[in-house]
Amino acid sequence: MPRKFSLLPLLALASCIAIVGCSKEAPSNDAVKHVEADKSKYLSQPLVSEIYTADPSAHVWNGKIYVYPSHDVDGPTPEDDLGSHFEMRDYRILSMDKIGGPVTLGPVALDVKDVPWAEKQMWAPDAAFRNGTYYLYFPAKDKAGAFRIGVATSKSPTGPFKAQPEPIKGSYSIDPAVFTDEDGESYMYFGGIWGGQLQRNVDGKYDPNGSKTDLQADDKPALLPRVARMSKDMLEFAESPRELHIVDEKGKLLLGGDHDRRFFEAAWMHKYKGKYYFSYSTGDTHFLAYGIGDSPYGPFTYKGRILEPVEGWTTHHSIVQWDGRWWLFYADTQLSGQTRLRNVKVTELYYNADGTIRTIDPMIRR
Ligand code: FUB
Repeated sequence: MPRKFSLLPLLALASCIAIVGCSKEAPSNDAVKHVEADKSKYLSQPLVSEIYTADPSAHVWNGKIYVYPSHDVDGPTPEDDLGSHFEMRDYRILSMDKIGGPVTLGPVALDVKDVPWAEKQMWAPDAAFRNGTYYLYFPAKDKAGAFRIGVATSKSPTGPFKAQPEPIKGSYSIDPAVFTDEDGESYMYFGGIWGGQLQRNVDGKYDPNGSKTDLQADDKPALLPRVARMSKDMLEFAESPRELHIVDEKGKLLLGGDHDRRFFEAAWMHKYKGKYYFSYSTGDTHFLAYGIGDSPYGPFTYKGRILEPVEGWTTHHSIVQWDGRWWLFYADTQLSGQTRLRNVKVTELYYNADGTIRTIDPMIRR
């Protein structure tokens, strides 16, 4: 079992001390109303409680930890299977000198109104750094209702970011995660089924009348996440996106009906002891799962679960090494009790001697 990790009554206090400008920029429906939750039920506590945050992509730059989350807001749209209730409009970045230390909540780093091609739903972002520039990658719906992936740049890791006028050519669906390998090549992993529209982009072209969920063929291979190598300027794909194979121990692609193991959304890539670890959410079964491979392109052999279900429908994560230890950033709904209003958290992640990851339970069960 993972060691119980409890930084954190301290974190809540520290994050209150370290807020930058949240009351000035917060729109009226951004008010955070906490529900009374028994904190002792949770493995870890929210990193910030002044706004709602989800989908945390963490990076370490110059020894400091930066977390690029979605900024959840309450909106009028009823909950549905396509995630229409995730009505995010901007990004705000969290930073900290150490895990367990004060968390600084940055001001708005990018607003949908400043992205010429984007209409709504600024979903799970990620970031990268190359040659003195920080890149923020983000999915949003364009004016035709299709998810595309955009990129914005800044000289500061916390922004403000300036968006490119068009989405990345050949991009579609959601949840970009950009991984830079030891040889300096960067790859974007992306995709998500159901509301993420991967099933409406089977040939890389958006079909507004496509399936609402998946391929609807339980005994056929499941839809696969995508990967594309990035151009040197990090603004384009250097190649057409390819499918990323996730296979079972016999080398067979996971099937559409295998909801406990098949890819749903929330791609992340990290490297541990020379092996590539592709991790993702199983969506409607609510696990974070992973596979291990020998190349950034896969194939990845399914190895198990990283995280058991959290409170709330979605879970989305990142894995990062800091100070010689490994950390899982994830989100649940502890503060609000509502799926649309999430809060990000962090806990330590442990490997077994054979390189597999010890499954974490986000709840303390007595
Ligand atoms: O936050 C909106 C969507 O919910 C993300 O893009 C998915 O990964 C899920 O967390």
